[in-house]
Amino acid sequence: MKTALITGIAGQDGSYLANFLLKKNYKIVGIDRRSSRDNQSRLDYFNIKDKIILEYSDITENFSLERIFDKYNIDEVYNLAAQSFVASSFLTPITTTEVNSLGVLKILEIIRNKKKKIKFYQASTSEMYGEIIKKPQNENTPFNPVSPYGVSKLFSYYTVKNYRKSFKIFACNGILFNHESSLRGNEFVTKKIISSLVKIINGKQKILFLGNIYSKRDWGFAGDYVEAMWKIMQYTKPDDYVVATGKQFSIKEFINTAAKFLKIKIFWKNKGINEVGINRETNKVIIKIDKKLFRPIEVNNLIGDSRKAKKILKWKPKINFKNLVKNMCVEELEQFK
Ligand code: NAP
Ligand code: G4F
Repeated sequence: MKTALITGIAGQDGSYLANFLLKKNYKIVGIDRRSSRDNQSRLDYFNIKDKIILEYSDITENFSLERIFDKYNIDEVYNLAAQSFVASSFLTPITTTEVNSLGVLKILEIIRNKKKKIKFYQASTSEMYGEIIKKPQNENTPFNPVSPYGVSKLFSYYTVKNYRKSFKIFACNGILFNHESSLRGNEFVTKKIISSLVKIINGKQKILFLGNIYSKRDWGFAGDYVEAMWKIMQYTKPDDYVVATGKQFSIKEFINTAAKFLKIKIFWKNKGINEVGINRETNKVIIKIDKKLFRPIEVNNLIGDSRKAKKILKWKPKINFKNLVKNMCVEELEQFK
């Protein structure tokens, strides 16, 4: 039985990955942070809390991390812990960097000092492409990050490559494009759109406020993407892979698709900051643009080319955009009830 250490286990990907690895018969040790709020609801969703070992720690605390590495015979580390919200990274760039950059370096230093060979997976991101230089983006596309989040993740990306080359550590980057599920944090745009539209049709919210609805993302399903993480770690040699669907949609297209599944007929009026989405049946404005929700710099155009993962790892996404949106709508309606 292999032992996996998952940092950020209570997050969207952490809980999906823990559930996936349990089915592969792994022993799971998960790192979670103490919080005054209940933040383990995703582990409850999979009903797996009694099947995993939870350790309270913080990836910025090397002594605490070392105790965990000493306590368990860890084979594979999946480093998913991060300050993962791009918008927040403009407000808290130092914390973002301490966690997303130095946290990774600290774990790699612990692994470097261990006699046992421990594999390491780093949750890298398409946000590193930033103001894109080429389309679609693959493993050879130059990076050009434009947020403290993107910059902090690029530090880790190169640190992983450096530790792989310098110290022969089995360390890999998964460059994952946006992936979603009903367990996505409420502040991310997909979850925010669907939960707001469900509240609007149930009379519990009047207006959905959004920022830039013309940026484009390559959205996949979190359940498919954790399988890619595992496959990256099982391949004979460590490497870096883009994980994406190869299709892109704007935020506005996401809204229109979700509205269709929720049987809301929307028509759009005006342009720019004055653009509004109107419910055709009630003639009420239900979507408005709020300047405060724009970022200082936007990442406009992400679309991934994951042919390397397909060819080498035999990985491809199973859930397409329409089914992703549909499944999120169905689950949101159930959760609302
Ligand atoms: P998420 O839901 O925000 O989960 C991140 C987890 O990390 C949370 O449980 C969080 O705990 C924890 N964490 C934050 N700071 C920590 C610290 N200092 N020590 C220990 N734990 C800490 O994010 P996700 O969507 O699952 O993403 C997982 C990873 O993939 C992240 O590294 C993200 O940057 C990266 N990524 C995500 C996507 C995507 O589209 N989802 C795409 C590319 C890369 P709290 O709940 O206490 O904050
Ligand atoms: O859902 P988002 O906040 O995700 P974003 O910024 O693409 O980041 C996510 O994906 C990255 C991979 O590319 C991950 F590394 C990262 O951890 C995270 O999981 O925003 C998506 C788009 C942006 O262009 C944003 O400006 O939606 C736009 N948007 C427009 N209105 C909004 C809103 N985003 C949010 N969160 N809230 C809005 O009201």
